[in-house]
Amino acid sequence: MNFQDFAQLLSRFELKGEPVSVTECKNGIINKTFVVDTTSGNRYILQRVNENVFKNPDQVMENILHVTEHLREKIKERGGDSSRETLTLIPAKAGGYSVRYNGFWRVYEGISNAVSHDKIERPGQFRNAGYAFGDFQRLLSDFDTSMLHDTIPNFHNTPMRYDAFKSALDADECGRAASVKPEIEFIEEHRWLCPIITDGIESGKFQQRVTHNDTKLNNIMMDADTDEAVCVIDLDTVMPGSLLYDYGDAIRYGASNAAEDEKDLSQVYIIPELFKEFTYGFIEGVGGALGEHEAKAMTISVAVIALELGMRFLTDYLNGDKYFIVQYEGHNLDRARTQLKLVSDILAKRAELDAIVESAL
Ligand code: GN1
Ligand code: MG
Repeated sequence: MNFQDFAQLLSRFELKGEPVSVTECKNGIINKTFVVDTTSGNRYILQRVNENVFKNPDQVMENILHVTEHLREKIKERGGDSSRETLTLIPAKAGGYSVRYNGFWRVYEGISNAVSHDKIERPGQFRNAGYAFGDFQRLLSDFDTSMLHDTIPNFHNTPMRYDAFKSALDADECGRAASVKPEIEFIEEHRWLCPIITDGIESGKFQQRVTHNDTKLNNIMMDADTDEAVCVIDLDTVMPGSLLYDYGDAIRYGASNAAEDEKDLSQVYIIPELFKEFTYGFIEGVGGALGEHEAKAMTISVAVIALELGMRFLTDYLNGDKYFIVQYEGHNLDRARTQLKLVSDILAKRAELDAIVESAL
């Protein structure tokens, strides 16, 4: 799309001012995201929702409207600035909050003086991130879950992710299975990790809560001057789930300083100091809501979620890269390898990491 197309599309939303620039942000691997600056000085975030992943984008929007409305009230109640601390959707001129224009588009208000980080530069940032994701769950603890659509059913159902991996392997649509034998073996050896969280939810050991489900570090906007976590973003996958999904996913991403597609696996490992920062922040953020069984499963949940994502990347590689956006052939395989490396690293450091959790309680 050229600038004229963007201007056309944006004219269908209630923006203040005219767009002067549209710049793509490349850190998501599902939706397309653009920063829009306008003549009024207001900044907006334009997104095209990936309809191959989110089959019913209207339901995604309904969830976001309900969740942000709830958060806005809570933030106001405690004297916070709800225009900065939660996302604000911009209305479309024709009604609703989305526009169809060669795809499904929505616009958010930009968050002033805030940035997102792909990796930790100062350990304190990760403590703030932990607090923010914990606090997010706390604020939603009295949210009526019956209002939520399952935007991606069984999103963090790890045993079903394993089944999907097996089907992709059996079908071997692109003839790639022969080249990933060590990865397949690794997954088989670690299959025991798959049911840990789902079994805990089913047996009632882990409480069902409203969870974010995509707690990458860059899904938090941080104050550009103070590193304070300002706003949790990317609410597309907010659904009922376990607190361990959010904890595990955040650590597997942020406690390793390597990129998710790092080719040099010797660079991919969990840094205990970062693990500690996030864990302390998160436990404080959830504000005492953590159950005993959940606390005991925190370290292992990181391995479960890393294995799950490793299987998802490998599944997509085997299926011919249809789900995640890839930049080159083998990109999903590189991503899968980093996640599997993290699984072994977490298991190797398990006692040390468990002791950190213990000290944080
Ligand atoms: C996807 O595109 P992004 O960063 O919001 C994915 C997450 C993965 C993540 C890995 C809906 O999230 O589950 O953990 O990539 N989101 C979806 O980078 O599948
Ligand atoms: Mg996302």
